[in-house]
Amino acid sequence: MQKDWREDFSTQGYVICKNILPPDLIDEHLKQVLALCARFGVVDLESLVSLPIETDDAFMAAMLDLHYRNELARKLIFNRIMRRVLAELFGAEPILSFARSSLWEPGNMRAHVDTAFRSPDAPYSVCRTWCALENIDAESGRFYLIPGSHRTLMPRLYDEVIAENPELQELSRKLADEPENWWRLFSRGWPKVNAKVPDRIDGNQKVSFEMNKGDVIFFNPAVVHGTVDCLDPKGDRKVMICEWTTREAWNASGFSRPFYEEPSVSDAEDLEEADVIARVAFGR
Ligand SMILES: O=C(O)CCC(=O)C(=O)O
Ligand SMILES: [Fe+2]
Repeated sequence: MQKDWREDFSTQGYVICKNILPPDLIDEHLKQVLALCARFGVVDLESLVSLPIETDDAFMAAMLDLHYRNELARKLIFNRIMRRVLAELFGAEPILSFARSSLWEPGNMRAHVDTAFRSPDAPYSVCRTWCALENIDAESGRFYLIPGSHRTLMPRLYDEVIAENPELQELSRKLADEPENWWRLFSRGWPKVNAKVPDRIDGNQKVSFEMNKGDVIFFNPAVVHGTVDCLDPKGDRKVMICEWTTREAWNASGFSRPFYEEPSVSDAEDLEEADVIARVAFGR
């Protein structure tokens, strides 16, 4: 019998699905992302890192907007297999928090976590998808993560931060009865937890992956992750990053910003796809 991939996700904090995004759709999407970059004068790594801060903000807003509104981008993001994997992971229909693409990697993104408190378990469900938009070679700042760190290191750091900060203790105590405190706890506690990460990891435990165009890493943002050194001076590296959650988690979190919805997959499609999911998620 096949091992349940959700067990892997739960213990390791990630799972990889090979070859789920169609290459022709990726190519069309990349053309649009390139055109958007060009409108902001971003044509390579150098022009990206030297963007003035206000332009950089506007550039990021436009990038998010493209992923929100553009029909082609939405087709790629709301890939049926991707949604189906997430639905199985959450036990609920996934909704998108954000999506963006990046074509160049400035390099050396330090070891970090993007949440300290949520996990794929309701009501704080969250998962990120790191989608390779080209074959990612070893020189170009590959994504890495530390398997299982959401279960080992993170609870320790969280407990330390709570112990060191009485006001967070109070919020944490009230969390079970008043889940809306999650957002306060997150915005005040997460930077403190995150600041401890680089000094507390064992660099030898970093695992990076050979990713080909169309492959997707699903990962819990409470797993320690970052990018390895980018040795390619041009910094070419094409990736799309999405964050997913559930309606329940969204409501519980107290977020006010909008999320991006997509009608749910029909039952007939579900059945048709169950087999495909099993193949991509288990077979390597
Ligand atoms: O660009 C990268 O590979 C880093 C991605 C990352 O940190 C994230 O998706 O949370
Ligand atoms: Fe991250």
